Amino acid sequence: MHYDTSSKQVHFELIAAKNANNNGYNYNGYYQNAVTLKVPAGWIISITFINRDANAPHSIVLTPAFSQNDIPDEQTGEFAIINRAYTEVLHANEQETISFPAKEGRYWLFCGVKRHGIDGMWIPLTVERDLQIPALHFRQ
Ligand SMILES: [Cu+2]
Repeated sequence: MHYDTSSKQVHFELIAAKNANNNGYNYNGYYQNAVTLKVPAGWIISITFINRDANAPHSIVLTPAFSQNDIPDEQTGEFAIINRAYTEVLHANEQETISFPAKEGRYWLFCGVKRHGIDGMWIPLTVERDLQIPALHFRQ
């Protein structure tokens, strides 16, 4: 994570299948609630997404924070909850950078490929009004 408080921009690099956790269905090794990205409201978020998985395509779609029973089977970019907050489905060693405004709310960064989200390939992103700088919160 890199950020600049004067321009209010934060950049994250997220790597699919960074390690073998959750059979590679992870972002930087994290899945489900293992890490939460926190960003102050009004900032600009950019994400460089890289797929290191030789066996499966992956994507990122910004979705609402689902309850466990409502996790969709798959999700395409047109359902992203903020404009432009999604990547294409990337194959092995492809990468894409996206950028979108941080509007207050609780979201997931969600892999839209069929069954990946249900299988745990998502991490929370929260945008908070009273936060001063971006932060990562790791579940104990
Ligand atoms: Cu995936």
